[in-house]
Amino acid sequence: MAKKALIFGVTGQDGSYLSKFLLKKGYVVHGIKRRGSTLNTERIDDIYTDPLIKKNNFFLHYGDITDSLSVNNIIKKIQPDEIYNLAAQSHVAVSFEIPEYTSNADALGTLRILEAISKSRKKIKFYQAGSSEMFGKVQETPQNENTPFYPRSPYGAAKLYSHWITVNYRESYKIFACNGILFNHESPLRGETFVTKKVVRALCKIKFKKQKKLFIGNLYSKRDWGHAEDYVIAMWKMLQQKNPSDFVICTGKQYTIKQFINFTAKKLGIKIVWKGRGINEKGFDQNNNCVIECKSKYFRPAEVDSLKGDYSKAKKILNWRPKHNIHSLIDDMIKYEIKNLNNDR
Ligand code: NAP
Ligand code: G4F
Repeated sequence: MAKKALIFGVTGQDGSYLSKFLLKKGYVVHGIKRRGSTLNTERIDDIYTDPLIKKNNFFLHYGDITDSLSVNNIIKKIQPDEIYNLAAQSHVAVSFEIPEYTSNADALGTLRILEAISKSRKKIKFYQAGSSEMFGKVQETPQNENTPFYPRSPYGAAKLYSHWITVNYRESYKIFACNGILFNHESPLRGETFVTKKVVRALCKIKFKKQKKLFIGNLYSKRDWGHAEDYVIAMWKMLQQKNPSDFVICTGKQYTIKQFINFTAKKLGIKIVWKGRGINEKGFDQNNNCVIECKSKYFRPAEVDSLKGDYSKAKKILNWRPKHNIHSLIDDMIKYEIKNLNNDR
């Protein structure tokens, strides 16, 4: 019989890639979507038209991880073999604005799912979407599964609770539960307010004269950016092992935001000349137009300055490694943006 997966956060970037990956593997996939005043299924609508995917294996249910009743009822009703908890208020800067909601969804949401699994008669495997944000003010470089955590935001602190409650339920109730400690991963489907998507989108629009300027925050933080397509494979692999464990998933390479901007601009044939310092640093194009400007509103109360992971454990045990690098990631994002430029709001 086909395996059943239940995905919390199915409408997000990773939910979309994971759904397609599991459906192609022959799974029956159930996803939880929230009710919104506008449609939020844009990233998964193509499942219904992809000729390689069996449509009658994909089901959506309304639910919310801040609502125990819906979490319990859905898990009881679906009786999945595997649950992937990708649902979260996933924006670090926003977590400073709505810390209580972020904690409810990103910390207690995980507890609600684990509690339902612990009460289930069926053995259900569990994947928790942990984050390199838990390393925060990093205690060593590169970061691996044994690096001490030091979160720097309500988001990071909430994810840290989820990490440890997942370990605790694994040890207390023998649940097959894994924490993925995933470093930043991007794609054409990345949310528009994350820095990579914001940069690629803005520079494509600037190139085609649909936008004049990109307003940005900290240019000097460093991130280890991978492609979501590679990272959802690691999530699945974790749940196929003999024993549950926690894994760092990353590329092992890091770049600054400024380097990411320079790479993207170069691919688009925009030559950026940087002038000024700090908040006054600006980027000018070859015609001396100011196309990039820093704005204090995009800086955070506390920053994670540098993230760089070590995926040796995943390579050894999961036989996982990233296929994409920073350049194939940016190429993929640019291609998508240019294709969709004319449909833009
Ligand atoms: P995303 O695009 O922001 O997707 C988040 C998903 O969670 C969306 O489907 C969203 O629904 C859903 N969601 C939010 N609040 C919810 C609630 N209260 N109840 C039910 N669903 C809710 O995030 P992503 O980039 O795919 O990331 C997936 C997960 O991995 C998240 O937990 C994130 O924190 C974590 N993570 C991401 C990265 C990364 O670099 N992408 C790295 C490490 C960890 P709507 O569509 O309705 O908003
Ligand atoms: O793209 P970001 O918002 O991603 P961030 O904060 O690293 O978080 C993402 O990755 C985490 C994994 O480490 C996930 F857990 C989390 O859910 C999310 O997916 O910002 C990246 C960097 C930051 O240092 C930020 O200060 O870019 C800097 N930045 C500079 N200007 C900006 C901007 N970030 C955003 N979002 N917008 C800006 O204008």
